[in-house]
Amino acid sequence: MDCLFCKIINREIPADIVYEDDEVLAFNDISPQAPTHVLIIPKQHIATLNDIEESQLATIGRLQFVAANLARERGFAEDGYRVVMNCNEDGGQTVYHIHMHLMGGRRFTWPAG
Ligand code: IU
Repeated sequence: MDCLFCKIINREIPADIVYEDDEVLAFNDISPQAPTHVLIIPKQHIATLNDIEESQLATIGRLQFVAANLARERGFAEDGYRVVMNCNEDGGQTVYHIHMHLMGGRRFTWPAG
């Protein structure tokens, strides 16, 4: 499959991996928008948020569980952080393998642009 994030999962292209288990992988974003900017992805290929199936709900919940654990480990869970999942063109999605952005270590504004 010609998917950048599947290639990272399969170690066909390098990434700065910060966490891995049977279901998910997390790595540093190549263009960080915050002191911590990690992408947390399911190992199963799911193109967009619209394609999640009921059998995959535990894995999707795991993305957030891993995000919170990373935030705790890095010491900004209490101060706060931002998680974002973009869907399709209007949502700003550029890589079509779902990913949760975990951004922390600075204060964010709202609403998002
Ligand atoms: P988006 O939500 O689909 O827009 O986010 C894609 C992210 O993937 C974006 O923050 C990129 O900087 C990031 N990324 C990456 O980490 N490594 C890559 O090789 C490519 C994009 I292409």
